[in-house]
Amino acid sequence: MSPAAWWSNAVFYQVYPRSFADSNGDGVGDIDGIVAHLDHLVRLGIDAIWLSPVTVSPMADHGYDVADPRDIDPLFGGMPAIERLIAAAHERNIRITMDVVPNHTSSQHPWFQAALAAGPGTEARERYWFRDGKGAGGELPPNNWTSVFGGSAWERVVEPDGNPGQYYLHLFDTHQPDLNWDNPEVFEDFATSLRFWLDRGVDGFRIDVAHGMAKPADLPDAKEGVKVLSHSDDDPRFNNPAVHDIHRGIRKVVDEYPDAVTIGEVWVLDNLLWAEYLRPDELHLGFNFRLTKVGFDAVELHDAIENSLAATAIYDAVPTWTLSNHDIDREVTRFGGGEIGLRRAKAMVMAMLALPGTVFIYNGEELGLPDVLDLPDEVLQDPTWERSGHTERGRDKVRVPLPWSGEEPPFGFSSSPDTWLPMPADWAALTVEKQEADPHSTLPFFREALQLRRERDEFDGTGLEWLTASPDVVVLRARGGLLCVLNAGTEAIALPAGELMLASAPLVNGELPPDSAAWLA
Ligand code: TEU
Repeated sequence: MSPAAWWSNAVFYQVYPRSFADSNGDGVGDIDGIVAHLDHLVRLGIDAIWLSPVTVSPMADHGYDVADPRDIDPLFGGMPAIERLIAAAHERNIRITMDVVPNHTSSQHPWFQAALAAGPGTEARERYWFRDGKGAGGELPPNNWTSVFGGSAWERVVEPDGNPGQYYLHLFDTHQPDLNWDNPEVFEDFATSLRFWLDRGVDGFRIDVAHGMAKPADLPDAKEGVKVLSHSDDDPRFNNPAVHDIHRGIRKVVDEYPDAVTIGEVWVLDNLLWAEYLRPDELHLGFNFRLTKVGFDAVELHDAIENSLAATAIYDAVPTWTLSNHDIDREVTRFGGGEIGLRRAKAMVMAMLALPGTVFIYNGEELGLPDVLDLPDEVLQDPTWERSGHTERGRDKVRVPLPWSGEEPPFGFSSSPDTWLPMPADWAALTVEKQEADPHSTLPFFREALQLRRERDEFDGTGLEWLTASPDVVVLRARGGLLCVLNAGTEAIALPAGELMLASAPLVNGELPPDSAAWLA
């Protein structure tokens, strides 16, 4: 690890492209919508964008099903749009990192179409996981694996002769067949894609399902009762040790471009196993999801931070922090919703921004957006809804378009009222425009917090020391002497001596009220 690397203390902002801003009035966000709102990100004070997938896709999983990894989908504006975004972002000192999806392709990818047409036993099928079924007529899937989105992870195909035949593996939707990384062509093509984007000025990659890719050769059954959209370490579908060679290969390619960064989505819970992804010749950064699992509780927060720091220390990697993303409930909702959820979310953000390392903010977090829990059934689009037999509503609730301005939907997100997910009328109070005019709202709070993090010496350095970690209160001293106090109790508390830089809620008689946090120098 190079301590001076640009990403080692950066603030990343995740743009979910469908939801950020729509420039052409089709109701779906696009790349030129991002270009048009870059100044929002400049004022917010971020260092880099993590752009969820914008490559060519039938959108079965909204871009995480890639049909051409080296072209931009027309829905998002095509190649000229990403060239405009890279140029416009770089002019503003904002880096662009792209999401890449190595575990699977779209079922519309030419490789998969060729595999279907070529039939059993052909080389074309060796790029994926085609297997004969079990049972006399092959009527049972090859093993008991389930899809992360629900149902079997195997889909039976109709062979070129018109009869039901082999099955293919899809850990996610049926439209996302898993690639066979034992086939060297798969790596070569992925390397070509990485260089393709790095040559066009992209600054790095977020690697989707970075703990996937490698599969155990014998495809053993999993334990029963694996839950939808969840992960455990005793799961043969993920974290096969052979994945690490794949990461070493990826790192060699990325190292041809000295400043480029890789950030892996690693849903592995055991610290030793998780840390292996961050060995010096593997990923630069790994998402650590522990902060997304804590309640508004001082002990849980303390333990999550300690745990994450311990995990990253194993190979001297840079810690990363994130409270939510496009797969995870927004923290305002997790912490109770409404006014109290927002208060707690702001306090947690201050705790996160106090920590040494790199942080990831999910678009809309800076506005204090909650989940939209009352989306009507008929608008739901996450494949999880169908695949779980309508028992899991899925992740659409965290992907509702951002409100920019005006008094009614679509709040400046689009010129069309027909947005891809409906926007709640009460988001009139949460628009960027409203919050810019209200110094006590969430957006100015975020801007100030990020500005302090960027400018004050107290945020230099990488240390962390616990002063208090009682059941209700966390007091930590981090980096260059920054004190962060978080009150998760029910009584106001006295603050330690020092210059108050920021509080997430007004002090009451000089004391820090419940559900809030403060930074002191
Ligand atoms: O997610 C991988 C993944 O395993 C998640 O679905 C996870 O199970 C869930 O978030 C746990 O809360 C990545 C992308 O982030 C997701 O959006 C894609 O749907 C998925 O890969 C398939 O590409």
